[in-house]
Amino acid sequence: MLKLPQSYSDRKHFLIVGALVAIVTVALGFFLLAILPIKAQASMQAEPIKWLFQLHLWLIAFLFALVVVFMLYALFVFRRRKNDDSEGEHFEGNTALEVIWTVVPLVLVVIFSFIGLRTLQDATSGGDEVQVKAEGFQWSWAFSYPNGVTSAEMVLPVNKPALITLQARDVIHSFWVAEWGPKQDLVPGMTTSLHITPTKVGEFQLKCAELCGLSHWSMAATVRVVPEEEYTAWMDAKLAEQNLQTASR
Ligand SMILES: [Cu+2]
Repeated sequence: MLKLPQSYSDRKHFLIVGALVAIVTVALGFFLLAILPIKAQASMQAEPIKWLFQLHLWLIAFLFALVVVFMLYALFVFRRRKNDDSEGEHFEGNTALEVIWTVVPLVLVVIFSFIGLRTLQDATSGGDEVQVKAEGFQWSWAFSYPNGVTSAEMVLPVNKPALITLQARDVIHSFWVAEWGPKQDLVPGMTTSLHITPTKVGEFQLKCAELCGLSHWSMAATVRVVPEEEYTAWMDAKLAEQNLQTASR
């Protein structure tokens, strides 16, 4: 059986440690949020990912406090006093405690995987999507649309779900627009995809987020999110331009 602290002095230690765990959790939680700001807010998928990430930071802060506060408190408060050569009390195992520290993390992991799964579902919308293919290669990007239009920059209409299919021509790369949030690897020999609904008009930078060779640092491309009319106009102009090129060949 789990023996709860009996004496007043034992209970006092648990109250102090409990308060310290709460204080350290809150302080560390805000500290982590401050040093790890998530700037992604230009897509619909950014919100649930940000929420889940912050939830993880709070859990990390709590678990850190739980372990470190108990340990440091025990080290300092119950240290050996001067001239105290007596043997400490002898304890041997505590089944109830062992059950608790096995079951609680297990339940936490199950809850978090469930929340993670829901977030993943939220982040992968389906339905009527604008489609664009992005190809990564050492060390640049190329984009093409289902109607045959090719481009060196990626243009997408705002507030419309987009399905970006990804292919690597040589080695593994990773598609990352920081303002949108999620990253997706490009793996040679297979097609991966990323669902994104851009919610902010603007010019963003696509960067390769997988170390892929000597000029990895320079593997970037421009992503433009524009109002729908502007997207249609851009697409029409591109089509006309490419048809002209084909005709003159
Ligand atoms: Cu790369």
